[in-house]
Amino acid sequence: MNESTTIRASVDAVVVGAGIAGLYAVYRLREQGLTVRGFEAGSGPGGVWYWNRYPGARCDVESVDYSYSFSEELQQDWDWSEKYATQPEILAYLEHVADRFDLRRHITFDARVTSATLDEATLRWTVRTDTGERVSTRFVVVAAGPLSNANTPAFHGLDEFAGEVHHTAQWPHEGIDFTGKRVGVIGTGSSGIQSIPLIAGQAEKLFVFQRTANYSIPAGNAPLDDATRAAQKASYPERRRMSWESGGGSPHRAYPKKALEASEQERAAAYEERWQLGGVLFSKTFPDQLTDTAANDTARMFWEDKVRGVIDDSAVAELLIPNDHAIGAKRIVTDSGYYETYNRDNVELVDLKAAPIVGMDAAGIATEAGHYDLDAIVLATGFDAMTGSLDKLEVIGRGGQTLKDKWAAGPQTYLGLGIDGFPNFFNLTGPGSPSVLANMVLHSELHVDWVADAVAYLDDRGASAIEAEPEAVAEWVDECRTRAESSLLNNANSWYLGANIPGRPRVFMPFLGGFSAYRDIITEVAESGYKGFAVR
Ligand code: N01
Repeated sequence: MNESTTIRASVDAVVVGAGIAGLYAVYRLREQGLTVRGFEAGSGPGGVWYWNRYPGARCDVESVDYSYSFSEELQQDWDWSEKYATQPEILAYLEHVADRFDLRRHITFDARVTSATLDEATLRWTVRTDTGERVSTRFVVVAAGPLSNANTPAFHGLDEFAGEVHHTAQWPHEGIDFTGKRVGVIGTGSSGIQSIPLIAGQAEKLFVFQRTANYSIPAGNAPLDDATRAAQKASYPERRRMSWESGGGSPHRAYPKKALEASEQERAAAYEERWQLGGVLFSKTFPDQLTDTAANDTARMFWEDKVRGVIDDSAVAELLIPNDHAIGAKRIVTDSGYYETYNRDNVELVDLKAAPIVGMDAAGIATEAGHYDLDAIVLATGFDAMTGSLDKLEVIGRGGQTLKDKWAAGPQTYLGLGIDGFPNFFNLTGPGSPSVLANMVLHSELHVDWVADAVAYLDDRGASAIEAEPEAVAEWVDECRTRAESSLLNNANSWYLGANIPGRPRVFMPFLGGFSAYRDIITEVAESGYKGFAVR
């Protein structure tokens, strides 16, 4: 369809994306009486959980916490089967939410939003899709996700490879059978580390191409029985309260002393307890672990002992132990049997630090040290995170300025929620907010509720638009930078800083002050009559 043949619709709000944040945005704004139109590039709801179908994909936040809190009936009715839910179970949950709250009728699937253009005279936006639709809207709510734009590095000759190539974030819906195949996995982030044990269990031979070693902690996953589920459901009010008041959006409290104030024995016991509980919160055992290198070293040494203990070959263990960043400074990985996988006869670790990839050819992958014949290549190479999906969407604000140009030196927001020159445009759970450092379900609810309340505030006053003041943006950018500078996270070459994508400016993008502190700040701004925003 070309543009002249499209039907031009008019709505109050367009929501881009039907993942966790997008679904709740459609629900909340509709309940507030707005006409809402959602667009989603996938054929169904789920966002990141729709696309990332690789073997072993599961969440690293406990299921009971990684779920919506807005509906008491929903959280009481839904039964999670495991401590950490698998991708199919989370997708089923999100499909259930879409059906239960009758959201699908507001969402057009298989339609990717390509642009949003502001009309400065009316302060309305025109949103266009790759299916030729053109919609006029007062508000644009982008829920495209901080980890949604898959990164495929420009490997020389990748197109020439005669076998199959799959990216973990674009996995075929029918799954892949690696039985009898020689497989190469490139990448040892969360996606690689989760999928490698399962691929190893199937493939004839697995080569893991590792450029940088990562820290991973056993998940301690387990099925949930009826009694545990009932106890969790009964404790929801307290669990949620603790989560809202926490640094990361889950009911975790750090040890009540700093790591270096605890005795060696006390420290070891605290690490052991967290280790047994399993998962990513190991990096928050002590409150100073991510700000003080000496404190971090105590956690790192505990981790190294544990990991060396399960890898048979000490030379392989040495390669798997990071030597370039503090533990937790990159997103710590949660695994099931990852390090033990290297004890299998059919698994070989390829050290790309020693001999980088030269390129691919029809038969496989060549490194500076040799050639690996393969039937399949799995790219577990991550995402152009935080800003990648927004960059693909042409957002044109005041004076014809694109958001991409405005953010050329790094994203600049006020509270993560406002951008000067882009009135009534909200980017959810992105740069300038705790984003990926928090439980994304509660974070999505926090952002959507804030946006919906701001819309109600405008309507109560007969105002047409809300727009961040440039001074407020500059102050928030400063605030975010200062907070990042006091953290060890700022020193690692992670996707939090865009360091994984050549050419990206090195800026720590999430707000590092903690989830509850952030919630207090944005709530206070709203209660003060949207200080730092122009309401007109
Ligand atoms: O991506 P990553 P991911 N040549 O960027 C390597 C969330 N998540 O998809 O470190 C060779 O972490 C790269 O190497 P290096 C979670 O927040 C959550 O795994 O750049 N290698 C790295 O090893 C996570 O942090 C869950 O040297 C190349 C890997 O590819 C985030 O998503 C599950 C390369 C990419 O790791 C991203 O995780 C999955 C090249 N040219 C994801 N380019 C859970 O809930 C990249 N690499 C548990």
